[in-house]
Amino acid sequence: MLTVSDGPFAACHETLDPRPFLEDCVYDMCVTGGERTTLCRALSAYAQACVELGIAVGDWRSPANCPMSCPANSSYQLCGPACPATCNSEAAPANCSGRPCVEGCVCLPGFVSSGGACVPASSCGCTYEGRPLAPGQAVWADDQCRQRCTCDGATQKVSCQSTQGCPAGEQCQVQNGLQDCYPTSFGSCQASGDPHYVSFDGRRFDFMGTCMYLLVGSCGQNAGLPAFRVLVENEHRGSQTVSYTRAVRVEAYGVEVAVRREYPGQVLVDGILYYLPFQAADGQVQVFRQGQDAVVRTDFGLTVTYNWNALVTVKVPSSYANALCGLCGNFNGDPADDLALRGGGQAANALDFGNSWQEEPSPANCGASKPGDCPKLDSLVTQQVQSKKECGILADPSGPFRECHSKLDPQGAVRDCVYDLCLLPGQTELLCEALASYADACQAAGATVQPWRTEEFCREYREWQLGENKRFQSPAPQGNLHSDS
Ligand SMILES: [Ca+2]
Repeated sequence: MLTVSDGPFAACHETLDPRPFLEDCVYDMCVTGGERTTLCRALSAYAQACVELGIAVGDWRSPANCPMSCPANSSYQLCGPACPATCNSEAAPANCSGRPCVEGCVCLPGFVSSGGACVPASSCGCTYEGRPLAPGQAVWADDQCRQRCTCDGATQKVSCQSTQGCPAGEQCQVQNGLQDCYPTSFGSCQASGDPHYVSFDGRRFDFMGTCMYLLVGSCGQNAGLPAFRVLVENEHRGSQTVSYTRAVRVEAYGVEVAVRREYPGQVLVDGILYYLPFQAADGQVQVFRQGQDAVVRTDFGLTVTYNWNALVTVKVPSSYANALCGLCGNFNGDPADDLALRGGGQAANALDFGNSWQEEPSPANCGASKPGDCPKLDSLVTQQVQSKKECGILADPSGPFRECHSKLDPQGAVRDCVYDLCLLPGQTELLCEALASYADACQAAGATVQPWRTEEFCREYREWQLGENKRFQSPAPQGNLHSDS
C-alpha cells in the first residue's frame, strides 16, 4: 500500500520516498510474525511524515483495517482541523487557517478539547483577564474585595457585581495565593479544671454544673455568618464539690461532632464512632488529633479542641465579635457584660449565669451548686508564687511559661490552680491539668511555652494506649522543673 501508485499515499511519493518505509515495514512484520498492530504502526509512520510535510494522504486505515480508537466524545477524522477547538481559544496559534489538516480524533460537536479529553463546551468556564475560571468560580476584581466577578458556566461569560466589602472583623487580603476576606484576629475561650472558665473577653469565673451547657454559639445577631453551637457536658469525679468537662459537642453545617471522655482517640459523628482524622459535610468540618487533643475545625474559622479529659478551648474569628452567646460570652471586647442571662440582663453570680445556659437533653439528676470554699486561698497563692513551686511555676519569671506572661497574665491561672489543689488536696494530677490549660491558652495567644513536662513530672499519658485507669496514677513530685540555666 505504501508504494502503490494509485494508493492512498500516492500524493506523497514525489516528496517523500516511500521505499525506506516499505523496507522497515516488511522487516518489522517479519520480526513480529505479521502482527496487524505492526502494520498499522508502519503505515501510520509514513502517513504522519507526509502530513508533517504538508501533504494530505488518502484513507489508508479502512483498506488496511487499522481503525483508530478514539476517546469518549470524539471520532476519527482523516482530515481534521490543525487547531481543534479548546477551552482556551485565545491560546491557539495565529496561523491556524493556513495549516494542512491532520489525521486524528476530533471532538464531537458541542465538545472541546481540554487536558487531553473532550469535554462539553459548557464545562469550560471562562477566562478573566487571562486567567481561567471554572464554572461558578468567583474572583475579586479589585484589591478592596468590593467587586466580585463570577463565571457563568452556561454562557462562559464573567459577570461582576459590587459588594459591601469585607464584613466587620475581616480584611481583604491575599493568603496562600488567594485573595479574599480573612478574619483580622481570633478570640479564644477556655473551660478547664473543675471547671474554670475564661470568656472570649477575658472574664474568669467558676461554674460547677454537671448538666449540658451552651459553651458558645452563634445566637442570631448576624445572619450572614454560618451558624454553629458548641455544647459541653460536665460530671463529678470523686469529689461532689467540683465537676469536669466530660464531653464536647460541636454542631455546624447540620453535622454533630461529639468528643467524649469515654472514647479516647475517637469521635462520634452524628452518633457513629470514628477514628481520626475524619471529614464531614464535604470537608467543611475537619476532625483530627493534635498531640493530646481532638481538634474540630470548620471552614469558617471555628476551632474547638478537647483533650478527652477536662480541657476545652474554642477559637473563633473576629468576624463573630458581638455575634455570640453562651458561657464564653458575647465577644464584644468588654468583660463586664459577659455574665449575660439567656433571657437577657446580667446574672447576679456565676451560678445563675451558668444555669441559664443549660441545654437539653441533660443527664438525669444533674445540677449545679455553689463552688467550695478555700479560706486560705490568698495566703496559699502568695506562698506558691514566692516559692515558684507547684502552681507558682506558672508565674515564675524564669520558668517555662516566662515568654507567655506579657501576653496572658498568669495570676488568674495561678489562683485557679491553687484553688483546685486546695479543694482536692493530694490530687497532684490537678496541678498537671492546671499547667496544661495555661500552656494551651498561651499557645492560643501566640506565645512560646518552654518544655515543662518531664519523665518524672506531669508525664504525658497516652490514655488511648494505656487504658483510662492509668491516667490518675501519674505521680507528680513537686520538683522544681525550671532549673534551666
Ligand atoms: Ca463581653
